[in-house]
Amino acid sequence: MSTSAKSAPIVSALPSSAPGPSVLRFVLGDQLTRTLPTLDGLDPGTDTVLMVEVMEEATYVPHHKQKITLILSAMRHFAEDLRAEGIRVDYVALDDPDNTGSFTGELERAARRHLPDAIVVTEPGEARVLAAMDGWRTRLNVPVEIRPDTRFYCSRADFAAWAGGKASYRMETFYHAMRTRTGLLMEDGAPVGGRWNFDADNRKPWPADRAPPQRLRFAPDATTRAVMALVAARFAGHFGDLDGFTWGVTRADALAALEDFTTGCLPAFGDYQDAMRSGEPFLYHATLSPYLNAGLLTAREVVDRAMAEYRAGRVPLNAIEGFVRQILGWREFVRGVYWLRMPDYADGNALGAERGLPTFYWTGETGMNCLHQAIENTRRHAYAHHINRLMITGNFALLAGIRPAEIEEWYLVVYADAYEWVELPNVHGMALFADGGVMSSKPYAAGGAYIDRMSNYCDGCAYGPKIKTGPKACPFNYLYWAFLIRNADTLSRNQRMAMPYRTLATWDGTRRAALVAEADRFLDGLATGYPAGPGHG
Ligand code: FAD
Ligand code: DLZ
Ligand code: SF4
Repeated sequence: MSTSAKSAPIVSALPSSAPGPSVLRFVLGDQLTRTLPTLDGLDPGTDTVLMVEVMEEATYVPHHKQKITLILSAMRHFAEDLRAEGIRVDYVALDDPDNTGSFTGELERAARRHLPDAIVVTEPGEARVLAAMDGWRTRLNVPVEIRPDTRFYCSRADFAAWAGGKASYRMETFYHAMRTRTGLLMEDGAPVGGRWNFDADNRKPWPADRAPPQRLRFAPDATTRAVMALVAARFAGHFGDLDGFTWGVTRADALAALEDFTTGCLPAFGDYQDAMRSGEPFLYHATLSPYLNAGLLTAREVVDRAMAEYRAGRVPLNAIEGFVRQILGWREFVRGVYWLRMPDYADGNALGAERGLPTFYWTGETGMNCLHQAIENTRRHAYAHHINRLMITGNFALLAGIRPAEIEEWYLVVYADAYEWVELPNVHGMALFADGGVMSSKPYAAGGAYIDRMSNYCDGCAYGPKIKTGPKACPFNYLYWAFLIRNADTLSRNQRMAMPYRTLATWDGTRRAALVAEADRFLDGLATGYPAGPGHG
């Protein structure tokens, strides 16, 4: 035997069963993606995946019962899928008697159980959890690697580079940059169809004789039913119905929902994107955000599937562009703003809004049918589509001057897709203008005429959208003008608000004062706070 053969690299001389370093791979409840960076390089022979159900995550805000059910059931299914691949999963259930109740406590316990050589995680979706993760680096006696979340088109670093030193950012310019970078809906360096944005074609009201599409929903399986029983027992005081739970909880469910949307709804998605209808929460909307945000689907595969339908000639340009804009544009943009501006972003209150949150946000009990419908959708499904969130519950909070922190918590509580990275910019920046224009060039404020045009809500309302003052007047009408009067110092110089301020300038002081007094009387008459009862903590 020659000496050169003996001097082969030492590792290849080791028996193949020699154990490598053992890695504890911690997967959070909104990271249920097989291609998650945490799982990159996983060695089933040495590594363990850790997943933990903890009270802190269910109660840091008291989430809707369906959101907790969705996450816990999806976590349990994801763990089973990994086990079926031969991967060791250490899964701590909520009712484990030793459960400490927090990510940090459970990671410490698991580190003691497994004595890993390293811990690997992917950056989380909330700044409060990232702060905890940073603490793990010093707290645990093991190297902790926090990997960037590659499930987005735009990394945090790339967004920061795009934003440069600007004080404010606009989705539209970001979206153009993302289209150019990805080549999506681009032809010879120009947008397909000669325009970046077909939003003007996406504002059709719902025709009275059009039947809404049948949507694919999912009957709870045994795992979900067990979680529902747990949630009913442990979170009885939380907001929301549990019985109507019909969300998918597995990767297969999420893929089926994607198929249902792209083949059944996407062609008409553009036309009716802004339409609202009593008793019809979903219309042609994707209803995919809970799956995307929990990791059961990735943004790229959703966009790719939608693009395939477009390329096959089954989806018109206004629909595919509108849909791609929501994901490649809005979703990536709000995440970029969140991470760039946190932790200070949440503190702003540019319009000095100080009213408490009306109780009807929790009960849905109000004569204003638009609010009643949006809140009913939310209570029954942990879902309301974008225009309900922005132009009904968001618009009312803006006009009424609800304290940003209170209404932000409401949005984080009530939606199955709510995580702070996506909820906060949408509420604080887009709906409330509480960032003073960091994200939007003007507040999305509207009176009853807009709601009447885009929905049939006013048909079943105690108020009249065309009535401007008096007991039968649509409250959105006088609240709108009172909002403009109250915030004239901040908003009247905004070019995009010039038109309504020109109208206001024609009104004398008595008329303005009467409007403000009517708005204040209405708002002062609303009960505020969580309704008396079992409490929701
Ligand atoms: P579709 O209308 O069919 O849109 C398709 C996809 O585009 C969505 O699944 C979503 O992933 C993405 N998308 C669309 N608009 C936005 C947006 N503005 N920001 C981010 N992604 C977007 N979305 C959340 O995922 N979580 C939230 O907590 C959340 N809170 C919101 C609060 C307010 C006040 C507003 C105005 C919007 C909020 N949104 C939030 C954005 C949007 O309303 C939801 O993403 C959408 O309603 C989800 O339903 P869908 O899947 O049927 O969406
Ligand atoms: C939302 C949620 C809930 C209700 N419960 C858990 C849980 O028990 N375990 C877990 O890993 N994740 C949960 N989540 C999702 C987390 O809140 C989410 O991972 C963080 O907010 C970071 O984005
Ligand atoms: Fe809403 Fe006003 Fe229409 Fe009633 S009349 S549904 S309050 S917009």
